[in-house]
Amino acid sequence: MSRSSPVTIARKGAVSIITIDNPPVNALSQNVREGLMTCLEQATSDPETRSIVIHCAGRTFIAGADIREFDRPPEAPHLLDVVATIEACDKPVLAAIHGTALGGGFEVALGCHYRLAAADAAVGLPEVKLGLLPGASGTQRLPRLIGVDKALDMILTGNHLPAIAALEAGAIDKITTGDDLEAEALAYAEELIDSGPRRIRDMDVQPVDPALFDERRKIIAAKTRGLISPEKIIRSVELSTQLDFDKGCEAEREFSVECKESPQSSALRHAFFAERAVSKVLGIDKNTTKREIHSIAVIGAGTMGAGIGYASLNAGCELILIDNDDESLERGQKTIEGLYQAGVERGKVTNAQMDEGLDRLTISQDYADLRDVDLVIEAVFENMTIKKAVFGKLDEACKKGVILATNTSTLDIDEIAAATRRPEDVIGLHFFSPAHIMRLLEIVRGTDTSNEVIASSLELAKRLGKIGVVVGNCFGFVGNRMLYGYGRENQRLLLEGAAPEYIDKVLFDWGMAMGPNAMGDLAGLDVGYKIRQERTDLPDDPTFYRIADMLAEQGRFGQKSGKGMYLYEQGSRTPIPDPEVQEMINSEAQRLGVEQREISEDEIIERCIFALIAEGARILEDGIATRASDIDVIWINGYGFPRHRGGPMHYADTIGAEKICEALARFRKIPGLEYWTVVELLKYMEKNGTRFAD
Ligand code: 3H9
Repeated sequence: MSRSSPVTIARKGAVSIITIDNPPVNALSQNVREGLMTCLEQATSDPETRSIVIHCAGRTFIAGADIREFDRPPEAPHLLDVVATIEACDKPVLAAIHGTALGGGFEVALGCHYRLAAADAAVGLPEVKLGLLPGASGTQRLPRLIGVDKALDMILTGNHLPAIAALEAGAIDKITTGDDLEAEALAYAEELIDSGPRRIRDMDVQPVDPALFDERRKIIAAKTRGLISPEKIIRSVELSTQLDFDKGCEAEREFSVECKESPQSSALRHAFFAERAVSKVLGIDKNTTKREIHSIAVIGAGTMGAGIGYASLNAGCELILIDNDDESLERGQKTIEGLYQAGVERGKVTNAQMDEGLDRLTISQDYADLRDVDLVIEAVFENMTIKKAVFGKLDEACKKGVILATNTSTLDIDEIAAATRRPEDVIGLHFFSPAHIMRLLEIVRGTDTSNEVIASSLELAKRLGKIGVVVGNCFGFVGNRMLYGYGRENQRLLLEGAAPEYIDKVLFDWGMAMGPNAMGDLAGLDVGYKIRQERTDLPDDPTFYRIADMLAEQGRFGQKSGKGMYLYEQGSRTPIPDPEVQEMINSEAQRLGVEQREISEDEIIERCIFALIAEGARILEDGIATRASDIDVIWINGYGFPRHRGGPMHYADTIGAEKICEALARFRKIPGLEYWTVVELLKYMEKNGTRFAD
């Protein structure tokens, strides 16, 4: 082996140990595949070697194929051949798994004749999350090993199976009893010398009722809405019951290439790397000091405050919930208890964890109780005067070195920070509702926010199980600023003749988690209304959010008041189109002189989605986001943008700036839509043939 190879071999007695050392996650890059082939050849031809162990250095077993190679033409040796070579070995081969054996990594383990795992290890085939299917015989070997039903569960969900569950399912053979995986692997490999190889390819798939596959198809179709890879996975596993092993692998290979080359997989891979790129922030590195956060105070015991509080307790922090009166505090405490209870019912939290968590909760009306807390998150009413008053009091009450965060969704962080004598400690932490579930956390840096406070917030996001994205300070930051453009277009389209349920259906079918009108009703039409009332910079356009304003003024706030853009039956969240609203829209359009016409599905998609792209481009021009991919992460994780389209900016790249600029010019010509002004960045990209990814 050349010295630079990430794969090495050493013999201990009769056992050859092959070690893969390819940080950070031992992905199966070309040189790893090549190294494995060379070492296998060496072990096979070595007469002293009677069994072989494959294991990894570093924090994990192989995490899969090297996803970064997927945009390049494949290079030999192919993973399928590597796995086949392992299995063909005439000496028993043992996979010694620690960390996670994922995707191609688990397929390597399935090529091995036996599998030993550390007690805290996990295995999985998460390819579906990247729009792929296991393409190195996973769909053919796993059903033979653990049965069709369980194999489908694992491959279709992509979920990791902890060692103990993997053992029960038969996916692994043994779990270590102590901490020394290598020593136990060595001992086990010696035992296996007498057993000889045991090849999964020679096993039969246990017969199943063929109707099972169509049942799975039905379930998947409803859940995955147009994704290609789940259907290919089902077909490939189905073929494992119909074809011999080699023919099954051939079919799997074809599906695998098709999936890999699909725009869906390219978008999902983009999302994977985009979510990892957000932690790389200019001016912050591993040497940046981070403040320790053990105790958190949340100001405001409403739904949002309680959700943030619950997430903080789950992250192991002490929590003080502050509000002005007993009634609000009791309600907040009840909400947190209810969230724990629901967690227990769903099996996510144990009773003991609930009791221990609730023990860390204190409620108070007294700011003096905040003197020792490490972080305060203000979640009071979205009003500048109120927020400034709160921050003034926090400045008086809190210790030096506290982080003072506001959960504002739109307001100026610098103005809030100016209410304190320590603007360097003030930051925006914009949670999304429901705060204990939504993965996005917009981390808003003010002009004076220190790098230390930003780095600490990024770390906190991880502890809370969230994806923290650092953004700049402007009205609505990244997410809500873009939402404004998207919502404005929806509102205009209503007046131009597109019914609310039609717009919602078109955008839902396109992949959005929810149409904008159903979303408005869910969020509450009063929320946006109050924010617009407070703004002094609204455009001089009588059609601007006209219908939403009218509904809010009539007390039609959405789901919470039983009617908004839609009607809701008692206790139901299903939107029912309301003819009265349609009549109101029609007569308002007439009054405002907006001509109603038939509007195509394509126009709805273009106008709403291009509004996002145009505002996203302006946000980049203004430096509010540093990377286009950060915007994608925000929209995928906070606003239900379809992940398989990669986020609005990635989607723009798949269309090209030329087409988008042409559409913007076309919209500008529609009477009343003159606000579709030229976006300089898009013009530049059109001229130079570049993409946001560049
Ligand atoms: C596959 O296997 C296809 C085959 O079936 C068939 C082929 C024919 N490749 O997540 P982290 C990087 S498809 C390249 O922050 P953690 C990642 O970008 C693959 N790079 O760490 C990051 O880089 P950076 C199926 C990868 O501890 C760094 O590693 N496998 C890969 O929170 C650390 O990552 C999967 O889908 C990769 N495969 O979580 C597993 N994986 O430092 C994908 C990671 O530059 N990976 N990187 O930002 C994971 O789920 C998590 O990374 C893992 C560790 C759980 C392993």
